[in-house]
Amino acid sequence: MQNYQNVLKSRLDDVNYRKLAEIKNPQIHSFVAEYIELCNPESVFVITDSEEDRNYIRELSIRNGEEKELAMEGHTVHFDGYNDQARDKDKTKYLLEKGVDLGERLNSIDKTEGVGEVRSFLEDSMQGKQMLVCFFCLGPQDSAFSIPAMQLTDSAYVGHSEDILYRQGYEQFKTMEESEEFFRVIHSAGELEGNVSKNVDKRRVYIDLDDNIVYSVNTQYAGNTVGLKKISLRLAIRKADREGWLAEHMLLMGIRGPGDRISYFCGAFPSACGKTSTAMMPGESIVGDDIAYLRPLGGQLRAANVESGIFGIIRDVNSEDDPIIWKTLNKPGEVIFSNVLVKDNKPYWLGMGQDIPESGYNHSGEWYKGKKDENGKEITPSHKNARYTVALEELENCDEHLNDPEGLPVSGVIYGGRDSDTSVPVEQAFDWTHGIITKGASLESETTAATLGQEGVRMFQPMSNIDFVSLPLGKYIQNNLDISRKLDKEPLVFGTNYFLKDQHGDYLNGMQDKHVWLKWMELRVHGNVNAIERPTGLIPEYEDLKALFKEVLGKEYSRQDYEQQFAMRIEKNLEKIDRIEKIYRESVSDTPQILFDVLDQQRKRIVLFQEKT
Ligand code: SPV
Ligand code: MN
Repeated sequence: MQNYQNVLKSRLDDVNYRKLAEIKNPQIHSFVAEYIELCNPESVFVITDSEEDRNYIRELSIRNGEEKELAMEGHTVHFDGYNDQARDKDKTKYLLEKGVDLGERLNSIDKTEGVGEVRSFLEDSMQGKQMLVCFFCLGPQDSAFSIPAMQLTDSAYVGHSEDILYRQGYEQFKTMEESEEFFRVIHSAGELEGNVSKNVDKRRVYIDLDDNIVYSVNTQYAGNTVGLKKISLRLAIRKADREGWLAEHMLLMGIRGPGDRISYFCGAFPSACGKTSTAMMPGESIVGDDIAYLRPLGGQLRAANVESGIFGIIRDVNSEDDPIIWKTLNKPGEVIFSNVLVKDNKPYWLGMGQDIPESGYNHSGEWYKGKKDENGKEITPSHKNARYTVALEELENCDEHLNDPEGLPVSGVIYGGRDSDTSVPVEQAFDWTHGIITKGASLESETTAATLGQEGVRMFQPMSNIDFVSLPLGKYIQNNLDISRKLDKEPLVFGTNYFLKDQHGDYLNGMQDKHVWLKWMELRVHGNVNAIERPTGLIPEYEDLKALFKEVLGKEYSRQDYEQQFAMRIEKNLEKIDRIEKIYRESVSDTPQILFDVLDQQRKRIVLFQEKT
């Protein structure tokens, strides 16, 4: 576009034009102009890092009805459409040039066709609305981890959420070299009806990996629209692949050891498997609960939280199980609740440990107990994927190094799924390669009532990152293996399983037991406790767990519990190896050979163990 400056001058008022002009990069100017012309907003507002501009979004979101104020100061509620309550995996696709193949497991569409389709949905989509031009920084500012990212959106709720969830980036864009890589997201909620996207049948999230551009339209749910979250994770995985680091769906937390020692761990858990509640364990320190960048720096693996806030599931969040976030959600401060039940300007949710009113307002509109949807399905008071959005700094145990440009040294990496009958509660891998292959790349998780379809079905969830891997899967696994070559010392790798059940279907562990596993892993990092060798890894000794249960939870831990929880489930483990091997053989054509070798060695160890016992 040649006369993009004319477009900007004619469509932006003086103040906003000047704000944009302070960023000298012509690519940014032409991008904004292109989408002004296509989406045709009534006005354009450029958000800088100033408190004034940030307040503007908060106020706009209330003024235009996307958020409503709740009784507690700073709290607001937002609703997404009844059928717009989760990430739309089917309609999230990679835009690929002819002849490009990302492997069997990635959802893609021909680029020309996809861009044509999504642009036709974006055309005039902002009529009568204001376009917000937002600048953020993924990762800490001014650091090796930083990736500049900008978003155009017609949703003040999206802009507001991003303001809570990410570090400001306008000043950084002003000083950025023209050649520096940055991510671009263009979002429109599309035509609205009662403040929610009307045409969800035309909901699309299309990702252009070559140009780092993402298009999102006819949706409001943050997982589809907050472009800096899972959408940018897909772009970051490509960038990491090119540059030799890792972008992971991981929490990052500090675990306290004896004295004032603190060791940092990353952890990958599929959605609804305890990742957020692990990250915010009382007494430990939270750096992040969702996405981490991991870079080899000076021979160390160092990690940073990509985000500065939490978009957490608000279900079963109560004062007993999650005391830290409970406190945060019950005090004045900036919080967006989404898709909860509201009555008398107070939010309510499933599993909050309090009586929930029998009527109120929720994602289905006016709600009363027993209300059914058009398919005859009873509508729960709050949605099972209802969420809260809050800045990490609002949590009392937020780590002081959250914004450290150097990131934090990673002592351990944890992989944990929902597994009722195979893996022990905690187990250390023999080494990095064994851990990446048998814990990470072999991760499975059972579906819950919160996902569509049957319950208890095992899903293949490698690194809990499979939804976002934008490379052929074998290449992604190889990158995970290779990173250790750039390290002087490998972090330890662990598998955890919070969901083991007995033969009657009852959980073998309490919700808080994970705290003991975390403390044990921290002690292992420093060689303070011994472990018992098993065919699948290294497990704790009973005496150490007994002491930790007493110290951490004030509980007795019986030998009988230990033996039941840490029993070697021979058949189940052999079945698991067969399942995983089959998936890689049949549907991941670029699987590294070492994956098969390591699985086979594990199988042989298990068979030997079986013969001996
Ligand atoms: C997840 O589902 O893993 C989330 C929420 O963290 S979303 O933003 O929808 O990805
Ligand atoms: Mn997540």
